[in-house]
Amino acid sequence: MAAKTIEDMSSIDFDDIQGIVSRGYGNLGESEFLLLRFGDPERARSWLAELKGRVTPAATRPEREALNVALTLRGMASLGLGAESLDGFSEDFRSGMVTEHKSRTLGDHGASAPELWRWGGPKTPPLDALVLLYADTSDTLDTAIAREKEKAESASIEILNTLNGSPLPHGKEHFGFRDGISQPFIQELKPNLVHPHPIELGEFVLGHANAYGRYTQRALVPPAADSKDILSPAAEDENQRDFCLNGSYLVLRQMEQKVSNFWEFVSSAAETQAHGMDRIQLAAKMVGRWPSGAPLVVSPEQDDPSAGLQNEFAYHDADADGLKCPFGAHIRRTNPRDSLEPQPGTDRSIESSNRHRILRRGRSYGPPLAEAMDLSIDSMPKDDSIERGLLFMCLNGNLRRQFEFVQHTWSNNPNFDGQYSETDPITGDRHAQSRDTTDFTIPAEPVRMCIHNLPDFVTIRGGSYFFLPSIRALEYLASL
Ligand code: N7H
Repeated sequence: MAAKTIEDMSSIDFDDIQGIVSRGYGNLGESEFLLLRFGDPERARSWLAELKGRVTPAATRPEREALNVALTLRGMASLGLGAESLDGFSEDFRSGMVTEHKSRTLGDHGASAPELWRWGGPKTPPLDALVLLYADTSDTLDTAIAREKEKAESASIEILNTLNGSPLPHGKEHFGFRDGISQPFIQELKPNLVHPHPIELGEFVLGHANAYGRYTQRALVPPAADSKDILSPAAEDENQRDFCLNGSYLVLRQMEQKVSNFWEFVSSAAETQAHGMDRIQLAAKMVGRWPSGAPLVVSPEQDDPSAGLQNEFAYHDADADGLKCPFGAHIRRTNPRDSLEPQPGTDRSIESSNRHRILRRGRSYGPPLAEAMDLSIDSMPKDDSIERGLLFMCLNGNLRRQFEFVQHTWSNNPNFDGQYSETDPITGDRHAQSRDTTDFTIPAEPVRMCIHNLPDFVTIRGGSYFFLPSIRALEYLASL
């Protein structure tokens, strides 16, 4: 596609797009996610009519508090969105996260099976909406939670679950590694910066051209069903109104992390299986970055905090044999950059990887284990029986080609990039395959090392797909 002009970019209505698309609200460290079920549809519409005026748009950077809202297919149906429009949503969204096929695709087996989930599973009540609250302090957050609970309850909306996300020191996740470094570069969100491989807005925000120069399939509305003229005409069909314009699909998965098990395994495997490596070196090989965030391809021998935020690197020229960053490392699997066919090491390879990017917006939950937050101290994180993990969240325009592809074809693929029988060492599914997938191979000279018997370090406790409508689409739903 031709390069975008400033005119193209200024036509984007950032007042209509919800704020979580343009920022992760890093300045608002406290967060609470409310999972809701509607009662009476009329009262739910009134609730939404009031709420939509308070939704934080992408155009503003909130200083104290932010609120965004997403809906399930069921939630939109119960608000009155017509069957024809509901059928316009992609099949991967309509079928949801919990079917036999999806469990295979996403690797939700064993302790991660949906039957055991606390929310979003087949044995828990169906969800209609998700309210995302962010605040600068816990006091601001408490006030916001109390306010939203009251508004929901007085509209006969049941609060099924609440998920609290709290920041960890130094931008880390619970295992002790810096997170939130690498994101797809979207020119429209960073008009003043230049990047060699910008990714089309339409890969994340519907109603805009995607990486193929097309408009991703989405729900449209016949003009007769929009008598108040709230929605804009669809870009490719003036005879239809675009319900999904400026919206996105939101994936939420509660992923419990067994931090002490992780470090116990890594310490013992470093001693008995990865001779010559210490526990931090082995863990970094599994992640693909050091605890500071420094990428292994940039600093292969030891951590280098000065490269902690480094994200301008590729794999093929620097590390075609995986001697620095193993092929199976978490970040090399979830974004292989220029590693894969066609033509590794070229722009074509990067462009091909870039068709499978996700915009991550997750938050950690539960208190940190102190020893994991400062791995330079030589004491081991010990089990304190308190649950902790990641409220993994990502946005994308095409669930199948983006989130589900990363999870299935890269993370959980035993044959990824020449591997034989292993999955992602951090998040991989080790239960579904007909063969054992508990290995992790580390290319090395003179012979590669193979770490065996990786246990699960992460367990799924709940999950669902949501649609994050534009603010205008929220108004439309409230008007039905
Ligand atoms: Fe991952 N971790 O601590 O090891 N992740 N991740 N992730 N992840 C990344 O580069 C982690 C999960 C991606 O562009 C970093 O920002 C943990 C899922 C992608 O180079 C760290 C969990 C999926 C990237 C972790 C988890 C992804 C990425 C390095 C679960 C997708 C960017 C920091 C508990 C399905 C790759 C950074 C790139 C980076 C960890 C989950 C995807 C430290 C603990 C489920 C695309």
